[in-house]
Amino acid sequence: MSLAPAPVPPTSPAESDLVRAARGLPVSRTPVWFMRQAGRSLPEYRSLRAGTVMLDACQDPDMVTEITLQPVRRHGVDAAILFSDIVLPLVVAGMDVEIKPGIGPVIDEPVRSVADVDALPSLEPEALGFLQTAVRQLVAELGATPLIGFAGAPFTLATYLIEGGPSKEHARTKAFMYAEPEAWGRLLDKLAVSAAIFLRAQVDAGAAAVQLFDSWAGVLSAADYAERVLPHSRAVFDGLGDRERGERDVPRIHFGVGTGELLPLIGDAGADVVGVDWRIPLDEAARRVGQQRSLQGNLDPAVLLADRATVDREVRRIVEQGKAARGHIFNLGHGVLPDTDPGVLTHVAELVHELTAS
Ligand code: 1CP
Repeated sequence: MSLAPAPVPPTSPAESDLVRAARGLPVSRTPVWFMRQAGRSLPEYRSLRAGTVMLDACQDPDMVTEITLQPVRRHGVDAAILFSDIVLPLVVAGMDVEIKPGIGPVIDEPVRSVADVDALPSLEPEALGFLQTAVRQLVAELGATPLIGFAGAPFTLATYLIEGGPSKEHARTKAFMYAEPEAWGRLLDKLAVSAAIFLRAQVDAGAAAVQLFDSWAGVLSAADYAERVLPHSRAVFDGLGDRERGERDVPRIHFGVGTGELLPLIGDAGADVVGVDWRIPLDEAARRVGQQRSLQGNLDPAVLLADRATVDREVRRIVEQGKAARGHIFNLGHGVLPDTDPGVLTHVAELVHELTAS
């Protein structure tokens, strides 16, 4: 909760409201950004991307820079999120992954055996020059606005590798987890190493915060999550460096969908900020997570398709409930839906700022 005004306006990403809220420090107003704010509903994104395959766009520093900046210019949000994808480290390591328009990541030869796990290529930090170029360009352009770097968490990446593409039940993934516990551990270890390399590259080049997306962890029971997944997500955060020694000491956001029952564990994995979806109100989330961590969320992205009065009512409710948290970063409960009117996003950012200005 903010008790005293912050020095305003922020003069550097490290002093920004986003970083301050993540650390539980007083803010000038509640920071707001939107998951999947880049590359969804913006016409300027569609025209820039036309004719370029998604995974090529992610490896072109100038295109990454421009697409990342578009929503910041348009909506006045308090953070940029790097335009990339959670499967990019796999692609750069040499795996055969494609992003099919309208579907998502697809892998021709899914991981189904111990031998498949052992045959996975490793990510070499030297292969991430394009990413660091993009981050450096962005940091130069963004001034005091922080850039959030991100990676996919080991579990969520494992779902794509094992299922071969997007899935609802993640049944093959769970079957592999139960039937091949040793290979499962080796697979998640490998994915944790590559996620840590991917995050380190972004932070070393100047990202001011990181988010680990464990989008599909909510399909697991708390016991399975704690035993079979959490240690690997913790390894990603630990792999960023020793915070006590000041190594890459940037705020760490950890998010998954449908994780109401997992929230304390999501925090325990090493987060400063726990991302919350719309299924659970922020005051209840604050009770579950405690006052050692901040919260991020949690407007239902579908609300943005409703009338303006509904949008405003829900935004006000979330701002109120967010006061129960140590610190609050306003966001959606999951990514922007593709049909969202960009004007509504701009309006929400303005309203959050107006309601919370000290
Ligand atoms: O703001 C931004 O858009 C930043 C860039 C970004 C991010 C943070 C993209 C671009 N992808 C992601 C993360 C991502 N990718 C997640 C975690 C966040 C979340 O849960 O939404 C996940 C699960 C993916 C996997 C993925 N990539 C999907 C979901 C498929 C499924 O299982 O339902 C999809 C559709 C993609 C493709 C993708 N990623 C990003 C874009 C702009 C696109 C569409 C590409 C295209 O033009 O076809």
